Amino acid sequence: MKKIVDQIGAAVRQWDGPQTQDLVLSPGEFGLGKVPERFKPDDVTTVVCGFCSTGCGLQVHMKDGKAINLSADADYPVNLGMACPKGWEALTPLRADDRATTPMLRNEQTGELEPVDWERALVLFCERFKEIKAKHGEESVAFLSTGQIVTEEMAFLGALFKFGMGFVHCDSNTRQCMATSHVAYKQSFGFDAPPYTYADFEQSDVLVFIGSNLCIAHPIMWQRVMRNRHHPDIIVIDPRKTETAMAATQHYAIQPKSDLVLLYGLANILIASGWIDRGYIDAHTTGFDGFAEFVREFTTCRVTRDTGLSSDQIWLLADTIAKGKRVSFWWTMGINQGHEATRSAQAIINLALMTGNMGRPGTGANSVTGQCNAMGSRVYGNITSLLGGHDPANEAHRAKVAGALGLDPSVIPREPSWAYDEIVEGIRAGKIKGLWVIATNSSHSWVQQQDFNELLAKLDFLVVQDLYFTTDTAQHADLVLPAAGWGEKEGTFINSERRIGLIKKVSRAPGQALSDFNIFKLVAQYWGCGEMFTRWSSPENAFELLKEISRGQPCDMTGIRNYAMIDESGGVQWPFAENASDASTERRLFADGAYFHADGKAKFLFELPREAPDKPDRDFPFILLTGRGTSSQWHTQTRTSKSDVLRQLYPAQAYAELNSDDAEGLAIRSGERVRISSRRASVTATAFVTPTVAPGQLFMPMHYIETNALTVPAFDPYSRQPSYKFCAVKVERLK
Ligand SMILES: Nc1nc2c(c(=O)[nH]1)N[C@H]1C(S)=C(S)[C@@H](COP(=O)(O)OP(=O)(O)OC[C@H]3O[C@@H](n4cnc5c(=O)[nH]c(N)nc54)[C@H](O)[C@@H]3O)O[C@H]1N2
Ligand SMILES: Nc1nc2c(c(=O)[nH]1)N[C@H]1C(S)=C(S)[C@@H](COP(=O)(O)OP(=O)(O)OC[C@H]3O[C@@H](n4cnc5c(=O)[nH]c(N)nc54)[C@H](O)[C@@H]3O)O[C@H]1N2
Ligand code: SF4
Ligand SMILES: [Mo]
Repeated sequence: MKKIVDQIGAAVRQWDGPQTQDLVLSPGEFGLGKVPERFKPDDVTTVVCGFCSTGCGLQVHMKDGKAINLSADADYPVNLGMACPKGWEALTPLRADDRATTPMLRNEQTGELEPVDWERALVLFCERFKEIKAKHGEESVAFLSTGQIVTEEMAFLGALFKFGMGFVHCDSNTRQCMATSHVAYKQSFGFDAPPYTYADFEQSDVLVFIGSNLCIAHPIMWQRVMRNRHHPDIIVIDPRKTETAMAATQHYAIQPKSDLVLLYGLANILIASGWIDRGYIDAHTTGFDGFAEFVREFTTCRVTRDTGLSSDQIWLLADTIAKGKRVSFWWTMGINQGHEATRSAQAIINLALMTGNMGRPGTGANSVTGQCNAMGSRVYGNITSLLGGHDPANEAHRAKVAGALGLDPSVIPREPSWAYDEIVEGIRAGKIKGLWVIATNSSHSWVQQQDFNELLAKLDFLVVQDLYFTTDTAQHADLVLPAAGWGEKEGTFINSERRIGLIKKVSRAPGQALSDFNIFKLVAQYWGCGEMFTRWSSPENAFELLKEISRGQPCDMTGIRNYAMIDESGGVQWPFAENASDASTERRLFADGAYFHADGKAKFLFELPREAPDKPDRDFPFILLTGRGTSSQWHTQTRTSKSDVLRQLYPAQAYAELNSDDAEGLAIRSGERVRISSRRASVTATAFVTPTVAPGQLFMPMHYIETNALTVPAFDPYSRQPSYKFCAVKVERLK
């Protein structure tokens, strides 16, 4: 492996030398050529960042037509001249030695991945998946994709796989991340629609962060909070005293997974005290009376018992919310990743609705999204809903989408895809025989890792499409397809505030790596369904198709003329329908109180709390929390670990934070190696003793491969999102 990395590394370092393209395809057509002519040799151009969902504008500095440096764009309306370490280092991972520069096929004799040409790779890709389909049917091949490729690529993939190749099951890492928000909004509001604009961070007088470590995970959003001139109360509800909690005015260190009880208890106090907005409730919601009756059993006594908070704390929290004139509620993975996640997210939505904190500046029930294009995958992934948030079972929707794409509606499957965990179980049951993994590193990021990796061996054919041929998942692949990354291709991302931003080709991909868009185009041709996708000739033409599909939907973007308009406006937030004026005006949803259900009203949804699975006991006495470690690390580190600068900013080895009292009891000192075991596996890590983690709890960042060896396959029943942040473990000092 090392030898191949060195060889390819040498090739990558020479990537601006003359190219030898022995592709059977025309390189110009498939984007292998130079950076587009429209950049003058020494231009500066703005590109939206490809890491987190904040969607900062980065200025790329070009010299002699090559990207040489980056800086934060002072005029971009999202980040106003700021960027976090990942953004500043965004070009570095593109130049890594382990970039996949040609397709690679596993040699069955040696077990090594070996370079092959695109022709052979594509023929094999189609032959193997067609063989599986012929033998085992249309449910036997699945894909797992991502929230990190451009919307045009996601939509193309979803359309190609289901309408062209004729398969049924597919999902993406958005299931690990945003499925809960998606389902919660859809059920409560009638459409998956985070309602806010980032100006709300600056306009609130009370900000409530629930299971969100904004300082670390969304540092530039946090900077927007810091610009708030209203001396706001900043409330953090998180079992850990996170960086965000340290900067808050109130921190509530609740027992893990007691959020639902706390939120219902708060609702009970607010209702019983008359601290609600009856006018708003009557005009814009349904189901409130049932909810009011339901929450009566969530007495302060019960809330104190389940959450570990005192009654004074709970009343102070309720009082602060009641007194706020512009209260905004923000949640992220502390809520979305849980066994009762959807109802917890809806309990937050219920608080915003009943206090009338919706639709006005500084308010909202706001899910902070995660990946650069989480919102693109939610609306255009063609996975849980039909493209553009349509319903595959609705005949009018099928006809509309098929019409916009020039297809016959009969090619659109009516049955829903399996969710990620169901696809995994499908492999176990021998139903899924072929898997195509695109821009996600499941072997590291999925729960109960060894089990997942063992299951991969059961597949007849595994294809991994990534920037790097060294990812944990690529280690199991039969075929690796080399993808161009952010900065090496064009398209759009949708950020947390629904802003459509542009990424541009400012650098050319090494070797024969192709944009995912072009890989999908080639797959369509080689599969024999190319003629169905002639309208998808370029990302910008695909964007035109998506615009048409969005017509009349809450996410309508028919008013966006072209990419140039997105570029000139600093991104455009949806909705932006034809004839809408001023693309650069900030937009929040529900200013008119009209929700997307047929009756125009939002729904109060609620359900009795349940015990978390995998609770601690005598043998496994600790609760393991997992999440983001530093603002310099991105997920499974395939990209951020390539930067010498970023690597200086975090520990190289896996570490576990534990409370000082627990450490003393176990005679563990900071810096010592420990063994951490769950009911599924044992791993080693460095102990980091800190008062920021409560007694009885441990915290491990997800960036290290060790963490998901321990996690439990437990899921929210509605969103099927994994409960990554709760499992029982024990910790022992290594002798
Ligand atoms: N630097 C960096 N930034 C990132 C990412 C990254 O990898 N690195 N990833 C991006 C992505 S995809 C995402 S989804 C976001 C995630 O952004 P966040 O959700 O903010 O990050 P996490 O650390 O996963 O989880 C947030 C907090 O949930 C808390 N928590 C755990 N259990 C509970 C609970 O039961 N109740 C409550 N209330 N809180 C709980 C944890 O202690 C943690 O502090 O970050 C994005 N930004
Ligand atoms: N224990 C625990 N586990 C977690 C979480 C947690 O909080 N705790 N969080 C979960 C969450 S919220 C998320 S979002 C997931 C993230 O989990 P993953 O999606 O598995 O993590 P990444 O490292 O972002 O993997 C993305 C892959 O795509 C590749 N890539 C990047 N850009 C492109 C591109 O343009 N094209 C192609 N083809 N490839 C590209 C990268 O090299 C990388 O290998 O992890 C989840 N796992
Ligand atoms: S905050 Fe997010 S979008 Fe902004 S520079 Fe950092 S990683 Fe990129
Ligand atoms: Mo995520």
